[in-house]
Amino acid sequence: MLAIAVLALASGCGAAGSPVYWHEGENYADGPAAAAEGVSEKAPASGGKCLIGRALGKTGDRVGYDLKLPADVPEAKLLLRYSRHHWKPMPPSKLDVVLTGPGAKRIARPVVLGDTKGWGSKPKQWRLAAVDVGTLGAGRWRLTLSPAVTHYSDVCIDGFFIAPGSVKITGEELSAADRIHITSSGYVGLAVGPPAVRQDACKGFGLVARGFVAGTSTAEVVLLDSAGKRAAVLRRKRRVDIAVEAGRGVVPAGPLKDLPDGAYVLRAKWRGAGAFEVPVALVGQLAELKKHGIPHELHVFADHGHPYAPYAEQYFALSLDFFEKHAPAR
Ligand SMILES: [Ca+2]
Repeated sequence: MLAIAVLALASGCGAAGSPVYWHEGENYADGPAAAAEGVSEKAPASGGKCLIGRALGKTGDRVGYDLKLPADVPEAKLLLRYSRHHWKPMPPSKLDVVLTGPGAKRIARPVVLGDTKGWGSKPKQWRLAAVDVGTLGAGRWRLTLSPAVTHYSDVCIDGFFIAPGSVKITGEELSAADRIHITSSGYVGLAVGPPAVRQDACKGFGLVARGFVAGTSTAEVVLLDSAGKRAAVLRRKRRVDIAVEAGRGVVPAGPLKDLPDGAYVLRAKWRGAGAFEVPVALVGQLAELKKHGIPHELHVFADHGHPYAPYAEQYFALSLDFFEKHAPAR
């Protein structure tokens, strides 16, 4: 049974008692008028979406967010979760960050956002950049981001936290999940790892969770076949206690052991966060064939309608080394 111990409740207050505020980057109040111009779909981003990179590409671009802080945030940090790809040697993106709020208060800070090696299609291509903005009072704020350089400042924004200095959140803990749902109360996610899975050797998959206030949820993990039917139940819907520190529980992969190779979808459903779905390929039987030195026969199988035929073209195209690189025993 998955168990993430409940730790002491964090001090402070905020949304639902949380000291932390989260806002999705794709939910802007001022920016590209058409969603197609302002929003990009990225599976590892919170909500599966982000602010599209080109919305902050050049001088004159601007994106604004309306925030409502339910309580003061002492010694606040703005933590931007961003991705950016340098396709050639190039300087980093520079943005002007401006917060305007109660009492006509105005806070302006620069932020430099470097290369994350991609536009966010993989979890590790997302990082957090921290900007000290000082204590922010409760109330309505407008956060405006605008490029401080003339061009090539494109940067995808998954979302941002406003967190008191006492609360530590890292980009690494968020990137541990292949799929994630972040809110002001915390986050939940699913960690799968390499998409090719040896069902005879896989130790399991990860459920990741953290509450900025301790809480509970429920999680269910199943494997769907190519027709969308349940091929295996890895974890029945059960309660999860969520701690105020990053936690990870392992869902054993034992129920996959006797399934045939093929294309599947691993689906985790957290209460309140919808369903996360990650395509996986079970390759244990094919990997066994490799071990016995006969995978080259698959070309022959394909010609004769052998059950492995559908996999032959796909896997041979990737070379036999694919299995060592992407499907280690785990
Ligand atoms: Ca997002």
